[in-house]
Amino acid sequence: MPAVKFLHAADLHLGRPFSGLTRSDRTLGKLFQQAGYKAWDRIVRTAVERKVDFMTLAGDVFDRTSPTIRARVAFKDGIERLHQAGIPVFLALGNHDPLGEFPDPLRSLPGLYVFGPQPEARECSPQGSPWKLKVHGVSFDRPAVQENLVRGFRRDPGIEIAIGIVHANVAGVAGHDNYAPCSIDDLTAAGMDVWCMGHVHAARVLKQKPLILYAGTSQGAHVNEPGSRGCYLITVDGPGDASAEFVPVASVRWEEVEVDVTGVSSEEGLLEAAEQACRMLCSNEDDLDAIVTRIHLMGRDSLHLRGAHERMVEMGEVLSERLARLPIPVFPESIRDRTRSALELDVLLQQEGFLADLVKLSRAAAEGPALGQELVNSIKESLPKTAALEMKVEVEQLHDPKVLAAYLDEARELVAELFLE
Ligand SMILES: [Mn+2]
Repeated sequence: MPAVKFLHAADLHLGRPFSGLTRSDRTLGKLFQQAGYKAWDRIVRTAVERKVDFMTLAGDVFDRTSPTIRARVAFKDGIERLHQAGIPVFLALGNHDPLGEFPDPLRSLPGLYVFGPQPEARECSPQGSPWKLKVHGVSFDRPAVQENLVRGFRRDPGIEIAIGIVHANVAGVAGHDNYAPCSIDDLTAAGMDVWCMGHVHAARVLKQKPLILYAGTSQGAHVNEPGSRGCYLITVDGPGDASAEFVPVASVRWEEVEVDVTGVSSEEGLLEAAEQACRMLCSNEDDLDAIVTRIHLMGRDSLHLRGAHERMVEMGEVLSERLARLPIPVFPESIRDRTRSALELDVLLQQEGFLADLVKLSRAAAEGPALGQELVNSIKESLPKTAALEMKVEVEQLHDPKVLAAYLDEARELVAELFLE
């Protein structure tokens, strides 16, 4: 029996600028400004090429409540192309584009169905499909919806396949506003065959039966949205029998990369190592215009980069120029120095005297909880009263052995460096 095929996308955030970039560049600016629109264009193209029966959009189509002209035109253009291809679009709005603010001229586009503020269902019978199918959905009517919208969904008993669309935070995902909160149990209880979710920006399948998934944003806009971004092509072979294939559409990908500088003895060598690490970020299969990456310098630094601000800036410029010439151009978002000094602490340990004692003591404090806490207590006592109040939170954190160990590590190297100077 022919399957039902549809495309699910969410959180397009048309018009959203990239954030966090420390350098500005005209060509780059243009490329980044286009990326979100290009992702939407690829979604539309995928739907047409894969001949899907319909498309679902789970909110945050626009980034702002008053979308820019460019964003509105891009959206309209996509819906029109889908309509010409006979692909209807079901849209459940989210917190960035609630009903009350959604542009009037876009509500009534042919082929687009925008859900109202109460859960409702639309019949949709794909050509050649033997199944009676309904698409259920609900839109945010205002930016901050606090109630559980999913509890209002009920499957129609006369229907063989039910698809649900909602913009919601499932099980309180951190880092996203807790709008329209619901649980996996709520979603399961509603009796849908597939739940097409929006709001959380990382694509993820939450459950297989019923199929519950977040499409994620189609184009990452900062370093906390790394990796491949896209939409899902969903195939429903029959009631309760659905599967999903991830389709990447983002033209710019965000990454983080670590460059180990241990043993690197020249600036040229460092550039080489960074370029090598960035080369590894892409493969031949990637259809990307660019990669933006945060570069972390790690390991023992014999170049004494720490605190050498001007050298770091110049190094960043030269590196940017080299990375821009890679087969898929790579742009550093920023370069973070997380190196440690090149002091050979293990060698120091073998010697006698103040430094050896310092290293021994700090290691013992990091490893032995009792000595560590004794140290924390003596820090607390030696702080002047006012400082103790101001620094209370930070000092309290030292009771966490991991935090203490990191501080001891840092402090030991600082003292050792000062001492050797
Ligand atoms: Mn969003």
